[in-house]
Amino acid sequence: MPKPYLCAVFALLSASHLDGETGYRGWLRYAHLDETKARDERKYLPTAVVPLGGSLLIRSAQQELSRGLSEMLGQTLQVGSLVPSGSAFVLGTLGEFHRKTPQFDVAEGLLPDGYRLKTLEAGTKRYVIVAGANERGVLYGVFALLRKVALGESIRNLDVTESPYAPIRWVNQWDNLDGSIERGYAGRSIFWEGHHARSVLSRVRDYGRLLASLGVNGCSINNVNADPTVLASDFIPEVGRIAEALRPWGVQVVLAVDLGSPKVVGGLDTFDPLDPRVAAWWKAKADEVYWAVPDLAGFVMKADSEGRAGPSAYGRTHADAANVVARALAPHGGLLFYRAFVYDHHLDWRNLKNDRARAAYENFHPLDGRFDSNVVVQIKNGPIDFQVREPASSLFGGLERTNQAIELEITQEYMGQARQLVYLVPMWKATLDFDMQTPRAGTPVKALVAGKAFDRPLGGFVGVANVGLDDNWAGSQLSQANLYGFGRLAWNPDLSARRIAEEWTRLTFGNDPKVVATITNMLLGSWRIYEDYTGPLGLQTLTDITGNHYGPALESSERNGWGQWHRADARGVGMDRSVATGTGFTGQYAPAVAARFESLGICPDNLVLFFHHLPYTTRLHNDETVIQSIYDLHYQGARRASEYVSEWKSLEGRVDAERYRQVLSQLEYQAGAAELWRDAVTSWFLRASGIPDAKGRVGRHPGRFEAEKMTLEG
Ligand code: GCW
Repeated sequence: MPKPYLCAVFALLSASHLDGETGYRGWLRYAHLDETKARDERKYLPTAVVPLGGSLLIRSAQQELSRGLSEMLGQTLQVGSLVPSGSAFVLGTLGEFHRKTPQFDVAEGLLPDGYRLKTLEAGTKRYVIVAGANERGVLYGVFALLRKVALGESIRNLDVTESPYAPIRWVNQWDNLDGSIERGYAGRSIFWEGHHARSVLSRVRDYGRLLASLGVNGCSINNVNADPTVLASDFIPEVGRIAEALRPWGVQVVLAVDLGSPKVVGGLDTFDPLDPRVAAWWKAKADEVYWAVPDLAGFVMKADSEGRAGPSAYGRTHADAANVVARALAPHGGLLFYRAFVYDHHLDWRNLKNDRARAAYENFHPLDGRFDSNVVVQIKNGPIDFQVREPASSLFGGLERTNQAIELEITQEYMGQARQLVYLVPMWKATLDFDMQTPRAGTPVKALVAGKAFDRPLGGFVGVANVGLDDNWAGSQLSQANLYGFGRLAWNPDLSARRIAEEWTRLTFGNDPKVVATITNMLLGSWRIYEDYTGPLGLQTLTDITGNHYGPALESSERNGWGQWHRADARGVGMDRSVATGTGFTGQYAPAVAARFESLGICPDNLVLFFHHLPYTTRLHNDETVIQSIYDLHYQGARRASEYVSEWKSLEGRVDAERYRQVLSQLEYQAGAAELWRDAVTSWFLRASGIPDAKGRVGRHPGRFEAEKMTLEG
């Protein structure tokens, strides 16, 4: 048989056994490894597993290990209870190891949730130790070990010690109790339907497993635009059911609560945080919730924001509001996450000094030090609202004596809504690695949010996930990379975007080098491409900000109180946020950072219109004018988006048919959507500025026909 033919048959066979993949298993596919490799690996692996202790989490860890090794390597594990009798995987907490097997030298010095993987040889026996700082650490250790197997790495000789970068690694779901999801693009809620917890919660259990595999340890299960009835006495048992489904995976439930609850649910005539009756109500309510869910992680609260009830109703501060709830949670070890997304959405747009970007810092910096120790201020990555490019929020540098966490948006609200490929890890890393120079140079955002810079014990990462009932959880196959990426970064923000993309691709689509290289590169370029065709130079996503946040709508942000202005007119474009002549926002940063944004000469091009209002003819660092850059970047972005299609097509036969087809049709759609964006934005700026495109493209659409001018025949 000629060789190419053989290869084709092989490709067909190997792709066909993957047929029918829906994406449901995500990065935990546990696809069987190449048999030669599997056989090789099996030779060195124990055939028994000994869990030390029989708790829920240790059982999950043991079952996961058995499942993973059986599916990937064909290795069946016998569950034993006696350790030194023969070779074995031994799973347990450090405490259990010390008590039961003092002969094993397991590591000290792990942080909570950390783990140690170590192969020990004793004569002909081999022990593979999975030791956790706590039970969750054991589970995480098992997932880490299985990840290695799936990535094609050998686990014959393990010696790995890992601790999480920060204690808080949570996801928020914006799920409404009726089963819809605010800014969710993957179908209906896996938690709720018709104001009840779903009768079947297997999806919740499976979600817990996906989260645990990344080290995510908390999940808020209802929208931050919180329905107060979540705290009604007859509703609380429903929360308990969901907590039960997540518990085997070490994922603690968080509830989003409304500050107005004492009035709406409790029947008081006030929700004034300083009223003793209100404090007593919160205390009794917290006791009641903890009775039903003893391991609840805490509450998250959105107050005085976009129409939510807030402390301003009584002339109280955010600290007053946060503390009254936090004090009710404290006896139970619960945390109160208070969102810093507070701004006036009725700003006077005529006043050039008004600036929504200043709001978080102005609201929270003066309260620094006045929040209780179990309060965490939850801060969006940028000062506006999850736009395609924003500077790091100035508030990260403005809280020295207050716990903080960063809020990242995994659901692609402004970022193509699961219909367009945008891998967000590079964007998140740009913020996490940004040096706030507070309290000193060399202080990246990640250190501030993890509490390292000011030596605070609490802090970390919150991702708005919004997975739904769709088979692939995320609304599209490639969007799953963002959930994976969030979890991996929350565990270790020092991982590179490439490493995470590669891992995800291998785990999700297999280890074929061509598949890995192609998808990784598509992922890595995608943020910049999307930025180029939707809103480059710091313009933000030029989308319909008062509607669905999808598609171009340049005027929707202007002449209203929402404050997402780009202020484009006939002469120029951009927001002047300088101290010298603008809104003064730059002054909220440490002096060295402020100087960089303030001065046009050194302000980076990709944020220049976020910080400066410039005539269209101003030349940027790339030596192009502002207007020509706008044109060029949109054309460049749309062209590169159209190239995804051929890149993906090069993987035909290497990716299972179902996912191949789904992704292809998404990318074909995106190519068209990018062109539409390009033409809408560039034509708008041509009209506004009256300056033609030096390359003669803008405003001409060869090959395009007005549907209205066409006639239907036949
Ligand atoms: O980005 C905006 C969203 C709202 C969201 C809000 C917030 C939950 O458009 O849908 O509300 O942010 O973060 O509170």
